[in-house]
Amino acid sequence: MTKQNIDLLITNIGKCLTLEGPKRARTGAEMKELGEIEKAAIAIVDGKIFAVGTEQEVLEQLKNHAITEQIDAGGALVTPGLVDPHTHLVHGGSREHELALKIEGVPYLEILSRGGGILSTVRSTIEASEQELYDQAWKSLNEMLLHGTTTVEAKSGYGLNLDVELKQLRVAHQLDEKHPIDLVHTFMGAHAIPLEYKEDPERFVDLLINEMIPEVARLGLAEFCDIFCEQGVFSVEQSRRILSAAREHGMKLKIHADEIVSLGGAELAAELQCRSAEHLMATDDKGIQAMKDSGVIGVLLPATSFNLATGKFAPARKMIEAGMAIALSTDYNPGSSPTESMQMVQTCGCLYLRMTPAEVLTATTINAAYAIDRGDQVGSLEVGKKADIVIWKSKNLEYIPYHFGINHVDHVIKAGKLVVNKGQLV
Ligand code: IZC
Ligand code: ZN
Repeated sequence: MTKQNIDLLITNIGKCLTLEGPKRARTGAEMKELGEIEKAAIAIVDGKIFAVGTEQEVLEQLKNHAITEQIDAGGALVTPGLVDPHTHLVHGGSREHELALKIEGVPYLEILSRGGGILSTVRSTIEASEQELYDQAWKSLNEMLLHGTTTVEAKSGYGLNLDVELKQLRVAHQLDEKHPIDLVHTFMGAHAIPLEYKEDPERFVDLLINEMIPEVARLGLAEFCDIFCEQGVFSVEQSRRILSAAREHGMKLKIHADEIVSLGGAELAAELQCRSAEHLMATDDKGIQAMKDSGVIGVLLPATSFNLATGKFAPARKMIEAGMAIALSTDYNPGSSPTESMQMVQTCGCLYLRMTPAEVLTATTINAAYAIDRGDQVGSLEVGKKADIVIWKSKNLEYIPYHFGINHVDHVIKAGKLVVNKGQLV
């Protein structure tokens, strides 16, 4: 019998953190278990991992296989590609004009209530053509890939009317087809109340439930539905109605909960068994227990807290100690988190959430993958999974969050293909 050709063999890996483990999001002490292999090698066939282990084991297994291409990792650290489970990727414009307001002390929700913030990005997104949205998001995806991210969740939510929400979702699907990064699609029409519905927000809720959600579902443009459950945005009751409607239309659920004010969004996430609850800066012990008991994954966004600059961070340690699964994400958006860098998030996770570098790696790979229901395909380096791999310039994990503000990625392999070589897009 002829042996399979090995498309790509990575040798001379100083330390390989495989994140191999149970087939679910990791909790508690499991978040520190990284499946470390010293002096490792990885073999790839058809974009998937064919073998991973010590170099000796892998070379033994590959005896008699022809090898098409080989990369010498030079003794470096290798991890799974990073997974970013919460972004507002597709949008028009940017909001640097709000920086001065923020520094003067105008709160985020006040900027929004004055018709700025999200509503300012809604205006830019309505004005932008599909091509402009595509080009802007393409550049962001390139930044993400250069910084080691290989799978990204992307939300709509800057249209707030059916046509523009569909425009954003279509652009995200086109990007998914053309860009090496894999995208997971989320409908977030419930991101803000449009000014014209300010006096009667229930009418906008009805529009979401009766027209927007059914059409997005009919067109198959979103796997998840998300909502901004926040003071002055959507109440817990409105969030319950909207998310329940989305579930009836076959969407999985996410919720922006307790970002600024705690309304009970964490408890709602537990009640509806959302896949994940996002932000959770203002969540209390009751909310943590409820989410833990329902298996809701907490997606924490410490770069957002850093950038809101109010000094408030999610109680990550309490969550981990309570046994809740935690993932981390950029929240990449033009308002509260204008960064594509998961390495920035890793540093903020260590410094401000008091997570260890090991916990942070788990939260930005395998747990992030489970937060978007891709844990069976990406997030760890195991036989049969997608060959999404980062070769770092560093030899150890700790150096990456420690030496902050620069890019430590040397090479990125996406689905078995070299897409970043020596820090440059291929
Ligand atoms: O554009 O401000 N929090 N939504 C909820 C955001 C931040 C994005 C934005
Ligand atoms: Zn968000």
